[in-house]
Amino acid sequence: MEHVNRVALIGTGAVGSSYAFALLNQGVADELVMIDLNKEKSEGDVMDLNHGLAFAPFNKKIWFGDYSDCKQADIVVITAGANQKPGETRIDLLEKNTDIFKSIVGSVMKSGFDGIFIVATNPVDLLTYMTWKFSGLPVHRVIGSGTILDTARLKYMLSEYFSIDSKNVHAYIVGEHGDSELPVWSHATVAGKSIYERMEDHPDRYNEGDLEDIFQQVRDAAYAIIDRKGATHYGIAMGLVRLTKAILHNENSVLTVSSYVDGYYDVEGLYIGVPAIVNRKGIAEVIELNLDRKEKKQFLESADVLKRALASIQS
Ligand code: 6V0
Repeated sequence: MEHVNRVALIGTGAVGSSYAFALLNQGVADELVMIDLNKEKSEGDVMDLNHGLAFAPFNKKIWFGDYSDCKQADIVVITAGANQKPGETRIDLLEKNTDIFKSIVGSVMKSGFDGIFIVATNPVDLLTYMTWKFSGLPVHRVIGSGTILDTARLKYMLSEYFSIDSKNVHAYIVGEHGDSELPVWSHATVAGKSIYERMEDHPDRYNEGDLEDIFQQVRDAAYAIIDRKGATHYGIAMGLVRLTKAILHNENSVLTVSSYVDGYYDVEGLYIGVPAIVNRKGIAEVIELNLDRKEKKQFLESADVLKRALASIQS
């Protein structure tokens, strides 16, 4: 009998329900079980999504469930917990969400779950670490959304700037998904050329100083959106579906996700956003980029921010 892919989604708020909608529209998994403390809202979402099934690429089973449904899940996606209020940083959410995660991850593991965790709740790098600790699963089966969205934002903005399809723009944001993240300009390519070479092709149009503005817009994008509409959810939801697909379809795709690194540029025992090969087993390999001097320094500073936050919660 063919394997039935099941995704269990914990947290069906703005991010979770957008993820469910995107998953359904892209026809990625066979079964989706939705779990949330807010039963009414979640049940409403399930009804609404089921009514759209006739328009989806293929029929799926969607239901409101409980933790026992995680036992047969291939992937558990966690988007539950508090989100940023205007003026709050992602790290401000750490204490609240660690308590929530202790109970959620404990309940998932009690079901007998033996699959892959995807974590999106902020501060995502630290909560991915907590999920790994609380679950006892091997590091490669616990993945955080990391800088997947930041990288997508960067690609979008570079594509607009250069008027080149984002599929032909390759650039990474690495580090903390948060204020200390950094762009890896030394490895960025546009239309197969290094970003700097492409700029030299048209010095009248392009200016290196613009790159800093582009990066700042990427880094501060969540604040800009939260100021306008109170939450960000569509972009991350689509990024989470991309990650789910890379796992379920065994794609070996390179995505900037929060991965466990131990010895990567002297960073030890931390989850942080880096490019990694993702397939049916989870994280197959973390790609160690040959960062230039400035990037390496920034990466270590970003890792330090995470280390300090982790130490504060563990003390
Ligand atoms: P939301 O709309 O408030 O939804 C959170 C949901 O979690 C609600 O439905 C709650 O009922 C539910 N919940 C809370 N506690 C529990 C629990 N113990 N068990 C089950 N369900 C629970 O928040 P939103 O969806 O906007 O954000 C969710 C998280 O995603 C936040 O931490 C955001 O900061 C984070 N984001 C992460 C992004 C990323 O790039 N990784 C991007 C955007 C948001």
